[in-house]
Amino acid sequence: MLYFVANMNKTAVHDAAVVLVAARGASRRGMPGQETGSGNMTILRRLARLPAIIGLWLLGATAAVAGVPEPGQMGFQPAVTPVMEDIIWFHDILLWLITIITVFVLVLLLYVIWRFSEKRNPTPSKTTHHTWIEIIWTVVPIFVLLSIVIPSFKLLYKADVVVDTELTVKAIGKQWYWSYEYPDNGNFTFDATLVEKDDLDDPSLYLLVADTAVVLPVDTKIKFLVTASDVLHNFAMPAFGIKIDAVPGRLNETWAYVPEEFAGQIFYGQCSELCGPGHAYMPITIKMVSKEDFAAWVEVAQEEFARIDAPSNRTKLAAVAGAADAAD
Ligand SMILES: [Cu+2]
Repeated sequence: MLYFVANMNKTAVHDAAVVLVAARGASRRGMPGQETGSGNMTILRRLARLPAIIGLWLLGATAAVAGVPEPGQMGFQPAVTPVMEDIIWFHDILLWLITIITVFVLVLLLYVIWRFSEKRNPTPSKTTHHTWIEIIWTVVPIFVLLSIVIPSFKLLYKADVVVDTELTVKAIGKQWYWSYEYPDNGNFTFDATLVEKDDLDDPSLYLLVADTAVVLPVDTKIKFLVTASDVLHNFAMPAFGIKIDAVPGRLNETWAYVPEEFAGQIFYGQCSELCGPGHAYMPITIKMVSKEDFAAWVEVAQEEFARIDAPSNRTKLAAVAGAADAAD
């Protein structure tokens, strides 16, 4: 738990910095993008998407940036979900507890060094057992551990057990971008890739902004299904208290509830499992909107994005081949 809490903010940023140095050159050659076509093809595809992208952005043109790391930041990003509030509370309690224990042990040690030095205590005591002291130094740590483990398990279960969610989003980690699916809203899917530094209004948001934001409604219990299609990734959204492995062939789930006051705000996260040379280039951008704006966005998104259950080319070819066989 402590590891989970302590690494919430740091790993992604640290990993990003490490990979950034190693892979900056590769980035310029277009490595983070998943497009495999020629340069012209990429431009055409981007142009084709432009009207829809503008439409989607108009819905949240006034969106404020909220969930973002600050330069020199020491603590967590401000909590947005109840789970993150509890994580911060638990972190603060633990910090007090370990500080008190460390100071107590240090004072005890310094006292022993001073009081029982050879000069002050030339003839040491021959005592080898003291029943009451042994009982105390066994029982007190048990209570200290219990006082940690009870809130720790409560918090783990709160973050882990998904109850009565109203909306499901599936996030699929891929080398090196995220795909999202909205099974409850028309079963559409889209990819979200890195926006290059030169294309950003605010360059400090580089490595955090994805070209397509995951739009979600406030005041709704949202279930996140998380998986990967190639290697291990990790879906992390610090302000939501979410950090969950994306494992190929396995479906992990977690949840988030964002109160109404956060409507119109944008939150950023990053892949937090070292997944390859493009690890730093797969940002997560979540835009929270009101329920009405979400319904409007869903209508646009259903038009713009592909349906998952639409027949694939392979299915169509099989159908054509089947029809040809029947004709023979
Ligand atoms: Cu990754």
